[in-house]
Amino acid sequence: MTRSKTVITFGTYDLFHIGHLNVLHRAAALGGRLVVGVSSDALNFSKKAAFPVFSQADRMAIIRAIRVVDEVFLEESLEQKGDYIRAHHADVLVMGDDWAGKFDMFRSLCEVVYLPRTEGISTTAIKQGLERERIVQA
Ligand code: C2G
Repeated sequence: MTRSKTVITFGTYDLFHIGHLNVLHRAAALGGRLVVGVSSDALNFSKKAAFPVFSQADRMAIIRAIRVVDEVFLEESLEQKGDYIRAHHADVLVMGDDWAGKFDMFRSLCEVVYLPRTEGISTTAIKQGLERERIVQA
């Protein structure tokens, strides 16, 4: 009997937007089960010296509520990706192509697929837009 594929993907998903939804739908379409690692607040702080706008608990709750998502866990360290892939028995690792080439070392563990990003939207652009509005209104 052939087991349907488990797909794993990772992200911060702060200020959840259509680019996030698109990548989750496309990732889900590559297998029968989608597992999502949501980057912790501490991991974000270590990478960007800033916390996400939404807490990890809220970001996880939002991802858990997406119909195509089967399981959500907290990604606490970038270095543990291989362990997460193994622990969740993932057959496919999916990331947006802003990460193209960055996770090729996991090809010995699973298939690695980079999907095209949704053009014209990002958490950074949303934050900058809100900041501009705040300055204009001040
Ligand atoms: N994404 C996308 N299109 C956008 C914005 C984001 O396809 N316009 C994708 C990203 O490529 C990523 C996912 O949505 O696959 C989550 O994006 P972020 O929240 O920006 O994730 P990031 O901070 O890059 O965290 O372990 C890796 C990190 O956890 C990735």
